[in-house]
Amino acid sequence: MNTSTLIAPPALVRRAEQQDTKAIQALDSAHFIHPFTDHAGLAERGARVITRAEDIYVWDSEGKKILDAMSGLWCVNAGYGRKELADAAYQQMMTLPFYNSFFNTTNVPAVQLATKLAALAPQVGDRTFKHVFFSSSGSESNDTNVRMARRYWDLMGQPERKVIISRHNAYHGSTMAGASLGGMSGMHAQGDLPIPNITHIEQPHHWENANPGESKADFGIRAARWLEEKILEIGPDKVAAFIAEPVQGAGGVIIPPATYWPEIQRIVDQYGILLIADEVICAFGRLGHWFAYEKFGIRPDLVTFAKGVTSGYIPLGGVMVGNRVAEVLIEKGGEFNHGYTYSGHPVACAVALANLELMERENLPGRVKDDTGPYLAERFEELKHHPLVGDAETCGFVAGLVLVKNKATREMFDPDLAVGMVCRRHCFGNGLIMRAVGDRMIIAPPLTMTRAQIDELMGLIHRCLDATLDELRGQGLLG
Ligand code: PXG
Repeated sequence: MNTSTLIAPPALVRRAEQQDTKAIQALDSAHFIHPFTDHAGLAERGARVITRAEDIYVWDSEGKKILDAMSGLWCVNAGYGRKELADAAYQQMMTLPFYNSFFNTTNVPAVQLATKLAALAPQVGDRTFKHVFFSSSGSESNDTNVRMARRYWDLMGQPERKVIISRHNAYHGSTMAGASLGGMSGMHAQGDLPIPNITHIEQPHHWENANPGESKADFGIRAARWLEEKILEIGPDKVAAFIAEPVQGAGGVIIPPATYWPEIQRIVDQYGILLIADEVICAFGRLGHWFAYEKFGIRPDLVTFAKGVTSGYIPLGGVMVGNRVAEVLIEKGGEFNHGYTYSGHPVACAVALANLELMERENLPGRVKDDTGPYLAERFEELKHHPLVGDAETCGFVAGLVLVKNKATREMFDPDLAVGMVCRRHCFGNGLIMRAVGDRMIIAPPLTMTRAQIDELMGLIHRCLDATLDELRGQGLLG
């Protein structure tokens, strides 16, 4: 194999479709450690090589066109192939590709982006968001949140407030603090996690966690009160913060009942603990608003963002710091000993600015809120008639459905059958990227998706569900 043709990145990108897929896969197996991957299994199958993308589609190295209903990984909100984002990166690289923002220094795109985000983040009640801390990812942002929340309580003269409460099946990243905040047992099992003073309550997942016959409204209140029970168990004067995704993403698009968030707000207010909204997935139009806290009417103190801020074109994350924390950090705090080389990276910030301008110009959050989001919801409702679908729901431009063995009794498949993976295989086979989380199939399409493209998506989903049904029937698994 001639590897020299594979090592120059631009050449690789341009010629990948003519490259021998097998050669790329062999080099991939030989050198590339992927995130969350069983490498022995991957080496046997060979990785799918994605070579280019346009609009809502990606192409693989075999020339196969695939509708990307996951926006890359919940991030390509503005869709692929947006020239203005590439231009913004190019121009900024030629002007100032990097400078740090330590040591009393700043740069223009970072200042402009912080100003823009402060303008986009709505005031809720007495919470304003006029300050931004920048990182390069959601994980780093949540590490920042842990440090900021504990620093806040130190400065408030309550250093014993250290515990951060999160939820089972939450995803908050892969760094030591991010993985600890997250509630993924598989992650905790590797690496002696969680780190001290992080604990979890159950998720507000009506399908899995409600009592038989319990209404969504009643369950929402009961689930929120698990937080109150946990605060009382630990002692309110030891609790620093509660962190949660407004809608759980990686956990399987878990949309809490409407009663959940108001009750959570009551509880955090009553015990004075900080509320951290992890909006890495939910912000920037994904749920039809610039920030999801607005949709749910909650008043967080810290808001994590990443992904959609640049539509994933370049890494950037951060924390919107609400007035309650910002005032204490700034007025009483002195130096906060925390920061990343790439905090306020000028190129990432320039791309984010171009992305937010594009999203504003095309009114992407508004389209999701008033037009395409409701249309997706309407079309998802139809899926409930499919023999395999036990439940289907959407919230803006995230959606999930659950595959069941028996609709009437809500009997699930044996997890060992990995029915979600069977469905996912049919999705790939039919040119659709849909994610499987256990037996839940989930999507988070680019916000540029039109009604006609939603129709195309729904046609593909039906086809994949039918193919899954046929396969399961063929194996006698449906009884
Ligand atoms: N918080 C939330 C809510 C996320 O969804 C992170 C933090 C971490 O962000 P970084 O940029 O550090 O990856 C995320 C990331 C999946 C999947 O399988 C989801 C994420 C990452 C990887 C896989 O759905 N979300």
